[in-house]
Amino acid sequence: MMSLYQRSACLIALASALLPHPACAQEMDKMWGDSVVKLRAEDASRGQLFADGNYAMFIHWGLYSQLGNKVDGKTYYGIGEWIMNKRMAGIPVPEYMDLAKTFNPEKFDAKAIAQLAKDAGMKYIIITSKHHDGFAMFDSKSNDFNVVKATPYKHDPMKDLAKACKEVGIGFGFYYSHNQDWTFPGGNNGPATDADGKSANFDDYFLKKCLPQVKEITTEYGPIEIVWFDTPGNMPKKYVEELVAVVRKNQPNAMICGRAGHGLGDYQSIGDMEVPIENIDGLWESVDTTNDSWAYAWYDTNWKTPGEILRRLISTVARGGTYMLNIGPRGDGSVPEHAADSLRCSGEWIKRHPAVVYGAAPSPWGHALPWGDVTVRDNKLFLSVFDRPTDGKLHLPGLKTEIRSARWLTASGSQPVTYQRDGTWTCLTLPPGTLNALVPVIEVTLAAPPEVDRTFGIDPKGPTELDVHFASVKGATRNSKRWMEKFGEWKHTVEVTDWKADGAATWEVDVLRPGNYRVDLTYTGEKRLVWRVAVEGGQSIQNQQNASPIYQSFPIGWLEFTTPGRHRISVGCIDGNTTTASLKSLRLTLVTDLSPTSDSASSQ
Ligand code: JFZ
Repeated sequence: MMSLYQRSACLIALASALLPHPACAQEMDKMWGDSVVKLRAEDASRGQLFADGNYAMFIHWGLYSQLGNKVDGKTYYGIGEWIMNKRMAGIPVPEYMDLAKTFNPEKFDAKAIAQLAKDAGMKYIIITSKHHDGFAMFDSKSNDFNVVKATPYKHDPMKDLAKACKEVGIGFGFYYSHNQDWTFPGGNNGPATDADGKSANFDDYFLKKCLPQVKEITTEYGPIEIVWFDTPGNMPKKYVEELVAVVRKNQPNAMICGRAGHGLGDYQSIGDMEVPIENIDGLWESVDTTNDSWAYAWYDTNWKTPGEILRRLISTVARGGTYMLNIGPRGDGSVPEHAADSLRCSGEWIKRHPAVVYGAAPSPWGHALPWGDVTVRDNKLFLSVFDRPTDGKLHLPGLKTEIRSARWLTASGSQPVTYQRDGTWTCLTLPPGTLNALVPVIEVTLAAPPEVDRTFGIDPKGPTELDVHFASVKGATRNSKRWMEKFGEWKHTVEVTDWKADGAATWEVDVLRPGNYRVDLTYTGEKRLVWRVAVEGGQSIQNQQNASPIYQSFPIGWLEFTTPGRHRISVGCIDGNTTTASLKSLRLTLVTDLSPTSDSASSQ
């Protein structure tokens, strides 16, 4: 069943007549036919589904799925596939291995899962063939702790899934935990001795299990897209080289994930659950999940809505990457319905807007814009509007290239969008119908490939968030910070901390509307902190506010930009516990518009 929220999101999309008219869908296929056709799994060249497809399904499924984060009646919160780890339930190896005796995923429907990925607009599936727990979800001849030998199911679901993917025309590949193996003697974080009490080393694990199993997954399941190795830890390079050689020999067309280690992969897999804030060059991927855990967790209903999925997908593509979104089927093989509903609903949108995602180039701005994000194809910009300005006026800073036309892409074709140039800014007026669209897309056709001034524009409508990642910093320290919320749920940020008396984080900005802006700062720290925010050569404000150990935004006050155009704005922590103050971002929201042309002095 769909949640009310999801159902209403879908219904809104339907009600606004955005469902493709068959003839129009054909029109779109004609327009973008080339890339769509080339992206058929069977015709794709090495890495093409990754580089151009931009969207994939990840699946974490194994013995742990049976527990769903509950052991002996107790619930453990965190990533489900780590349940046997000491920091979760701490299940002893023999007890964990016994779970295989009751693993009988009779509701696993490979065809339905492949179809779900296809309907979601995903171009391939990567599934856990063996996670850190060491249980092989495939028919392994080299080790009996597997789904065929050790369970009442007695069947290889990976064979079914490989076949189903082929049938629906999407790619297929495997996750394989090559370094950690928690149940095989000698595997990293695994038992130190074998069944006879003899001590085991990494070679034992590598030669008896890892290497033969990687040979199996690369020979028994047809052509695969990717081998997704993970958590290389301190694994010596020679082992990784050997695995890479096996994959190259058996699957010359497969990509190898950068998490193989020692820089031996084909692409970079960035930190989990992260959409990077600035464009990244080269081939890379961001992995994310439909709720908060990778593997099924019974309590975890924090599902991403269709809108959230689209936002994260489009922003990842706009940063230059590929987005792989995970589902965690239950122990019986069934897929949680809310995850499937969200995927299908966002997939319907992607089907109407393939050019926004497939084969799309990153945003020339290099970062998100206050209301949404931009992907590019040749001379066309696709503006995906996540937060529609209430008056329908969309402001685009710094676009230098001449505009030929702009239109809102609807299912029945398009509607013209009017636009005006105002110095370095372009203002587009969105048609009223865009209010109801899940994510409206404005296609802007340019006279040439886009050229953009990347200076942060201060949006006259929505709030503009200036992250310290983009600031120039002196008299303070900038760090990357990473922490876990629930176990295994990583959060990341860039911070500026350890403020000296003259310390400052400074951004250059482009102001369209002179006026008073409300300033909010997002930070953590201890006790009370005094912040100063100043416009270079202009007004300076300061205020004391509280601090907490969780990033939180605090209002500082109103600050005036007296003229439009370029300004430099700085923040410093000038008193209180300044060494503990960790600043994440500054937010500016226009409160009184003092432009000579503005008809009302107050805008919000
Ligand atoms: C790993 C696994 O341990 C986890 O169970 C899951 O499979 C996930 C997709 O990958 O966890 C990691 C690995 C790398 C990072 C974070 C979690 N990282 O680099 O930020």
